[in-house]
Amino acid sequence: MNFTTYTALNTVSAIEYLNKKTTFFDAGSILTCEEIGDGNLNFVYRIMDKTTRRSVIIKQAGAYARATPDYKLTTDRSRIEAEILNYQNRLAKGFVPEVYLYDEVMCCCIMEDLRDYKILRNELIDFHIYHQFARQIAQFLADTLIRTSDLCMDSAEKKEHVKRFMNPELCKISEDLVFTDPYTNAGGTNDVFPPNLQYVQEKVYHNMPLRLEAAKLSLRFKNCAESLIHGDLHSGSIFVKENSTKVFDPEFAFYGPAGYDVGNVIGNLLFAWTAAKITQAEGADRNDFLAWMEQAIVDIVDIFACRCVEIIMSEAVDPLYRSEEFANWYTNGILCDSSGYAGMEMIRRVVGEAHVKDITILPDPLRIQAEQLLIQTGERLIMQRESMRCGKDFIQILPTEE
Ligand code: SR1
Ligand code: MG
Repeated sequence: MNFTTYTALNTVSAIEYLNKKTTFFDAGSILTCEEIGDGNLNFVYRIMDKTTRRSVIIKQAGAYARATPDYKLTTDRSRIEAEILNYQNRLAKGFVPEVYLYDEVMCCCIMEDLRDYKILRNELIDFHIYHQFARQIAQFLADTLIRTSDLCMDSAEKKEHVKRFMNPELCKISEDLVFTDPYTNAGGTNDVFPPNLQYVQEKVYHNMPLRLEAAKLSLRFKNCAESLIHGDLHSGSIFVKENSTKVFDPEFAFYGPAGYDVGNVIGNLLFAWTAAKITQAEGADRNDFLAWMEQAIVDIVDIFACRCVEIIMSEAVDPLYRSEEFANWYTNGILCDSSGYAGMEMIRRVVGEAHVKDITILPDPLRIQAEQLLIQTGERLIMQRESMRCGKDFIQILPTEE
């Protein structure tokens, strides 16, 4: 095969493709290939040299979502992903996998295999603690979000970026799945756990004050071209090991509100927090985990805020922005958005069609309880977002009862 037109790869052709396009492996190496993708959209091949155990990843975008074949999707998301990983590697060195090659025709990237890392979601499900995580993710968030905003970019270049990273199809998925559908069931795609149907109807579908705030946050998601955001920064898009954190899978990236990424991180930590909270009686490991998780949320918010102010004070292009009052005001706005978007993420993963396994693996009575707790917490984060000033504020609104 020449791979001069788009061809969906498989575990055999992926090896042939890699050898045709790169010299990553020496000629004659004995290679194995497995498909390891577990996300909703793409196919991910790991190719490994049987002798040296060096390995590499090929990630290929298909024209349809992997998990939901009725979603037709642009394969341009592969370009967006490759460009953003390269860009983020400059803005926040070492926090994303390295891209070796992007192939426009095959709609795929050949990239670094981070197989010594683990997916954060799976680690949190097992109540594992990562002491460096909060500091590292806070740094990644501040470095990528503030440095791609109007505060730190040349005015014309920023507008050029807004155009270049338009991502209408992937944005539309979030606009429906995160914002509209969970409150209206407009697309008929919601997937409510049957025992919670009545609860969802009362607390979400018929909750007019909540729907109003959801509408405001939805419009802000569409209208506020503030920073180049990852756009889907859940705990399945983060790799961890003891001293290192890497963020991957930025195919939903576009210019949107900075607080969307911060909120997604916090919301996803709160899935794990909720699962630990309602199973607290089942093991002492839950107590340590809950204490770490609460401190991690406080640290993420506070370290993020502090670094945002630092970057604005030292890197803002316009001297008018280089004041502490302005930097604090600006950062505080991101914290309010973060709270709102954390709440939106929590509610949509319960009500909408894309669930998280932190919650779906729970036995039925615990899942019922966990989902209700997530809706209550999500609602508070949304409704009280304007009063968020620091990390502690995010913890103080968490429910205290089991
Ligand atoms: C059809 S895609 C469903 C979800 O998976 C992605 O990772 C996004 O979170 C999206 O909402
Ligand atoms: Mg993804």
